[in-house]
Amino acid sequence: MRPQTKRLGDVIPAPALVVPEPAVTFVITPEAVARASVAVLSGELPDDDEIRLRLDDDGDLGAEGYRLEITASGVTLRAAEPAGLFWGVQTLLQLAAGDGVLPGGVIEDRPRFAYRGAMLDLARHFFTVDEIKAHLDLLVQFKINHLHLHLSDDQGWRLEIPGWPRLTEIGGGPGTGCDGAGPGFLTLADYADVVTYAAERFVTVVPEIDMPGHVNAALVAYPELTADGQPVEPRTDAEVGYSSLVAGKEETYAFVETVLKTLADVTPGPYLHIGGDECLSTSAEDYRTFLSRVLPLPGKYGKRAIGWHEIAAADLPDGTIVQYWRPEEQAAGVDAAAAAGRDVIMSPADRVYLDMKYDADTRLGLDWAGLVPVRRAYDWDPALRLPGVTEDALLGVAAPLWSETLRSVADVQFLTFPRLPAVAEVGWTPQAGRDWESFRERVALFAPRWEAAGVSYYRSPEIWAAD
Ligand code: TNX
Repeated sequence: MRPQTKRLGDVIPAPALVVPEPAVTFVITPEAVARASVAVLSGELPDDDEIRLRLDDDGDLGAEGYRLEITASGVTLRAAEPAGLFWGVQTLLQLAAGDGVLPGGVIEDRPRFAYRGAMLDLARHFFTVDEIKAHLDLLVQFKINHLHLHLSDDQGWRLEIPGWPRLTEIGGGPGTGCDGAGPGFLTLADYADVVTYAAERFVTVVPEIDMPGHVNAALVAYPELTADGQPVEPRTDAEVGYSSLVAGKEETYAFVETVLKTLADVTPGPYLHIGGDECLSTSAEDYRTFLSRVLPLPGKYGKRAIGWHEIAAADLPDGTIVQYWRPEEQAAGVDAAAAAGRDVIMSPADRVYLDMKYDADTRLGLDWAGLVPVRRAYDWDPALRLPGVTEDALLGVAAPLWSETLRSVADVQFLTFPRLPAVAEVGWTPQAGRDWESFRERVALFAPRWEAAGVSYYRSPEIWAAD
């Protein structure tokens, strides 16, 4: 059983270093915590009796690290960069939750990986700007710093592209999404709004347009992109692998370049995700031809390309990032890409796919990669997942949430919590500092917080005894 008294290390993700001073506590007022939260968003750090925020580099805190000191007379939070202060405040918010009693001591913390991502699939079900922002607010509590938006797929197209209005008029219109239940799209202004909101919270938005497969919505909107120029039917089922852009058509590349240039223009972050997965109706030769034309385009517009790991079958320009997603423990060429110096993001479906069911009775989600109970999402080391893909090759870890079975924000939250906190700790905390028993005690503390905030979560029997 967990002890009644709050401990300095009762934080998710577990901090890299915790030095408690058990005799000391400091009671912080909700107002001071709120002032600190606002200060790190605005960048103005006024002096405060209860908490001092300092931007200075007195050690080895790096781009996202922070040092939090709690003494009997107050709190001092230091970081080299504003992002570090922001993550430090997330730690403070967790420690202050409830009664505001802060355990004394020092936390010195910095992430294991630079890229700690979560993906939301807007194509199979659209979520509005406000819903995306609210989701982001929940993610940053766990120091997630990349939000990957899956913006197009067979069932829908969710981002306005100037010059190609039918993509969103039709592909984002009524009846789109799985079962036709998830219509909607982001205008470029909406997208910019999300990007700005994310950036204020030190989160980089990673937009994905999936190609050459997963493009039925685009083909419906623009039949000139199909092989024979004939219209195709809209689809709202969850099949994959039946649609493809045509590698041998110049129209394809004019379209793709416009889309990627548009994305680059509205995306301040360094990455454009070009998909590349499950191209079951594209020949291997066409797939490589297509990628040889498309993978250099993000670089042309000042960005780095990310692709699902099938892209490892193609020649990868310098800077290309490979996102591994399959449940099998096969390297699928990702080892060779890593050996050639390409960065890898780890998203193995059997560990971090938030759309897998927790257990056989889970009402939502899929099970093609098996069931993913919370401990499965927690108890693995990304640096040991694939032979030949070691710590040095890893940019980080990301948890996709595909939305075929989702119909509401409550559905998103139910599959996200408490598994996303588990993945966040995989991405932030040094492997040697991670322990399932410790995690389950710490994550249990979130139940009353989620309940008070109206956040839906799965009351996993691995964590909460039957009640
Ligand atoms: C596989 S993961 C897909 C998606 C599906 C997902 C459902 C990946 C790169 N492709 O198209 O939505 O499974 O779990």
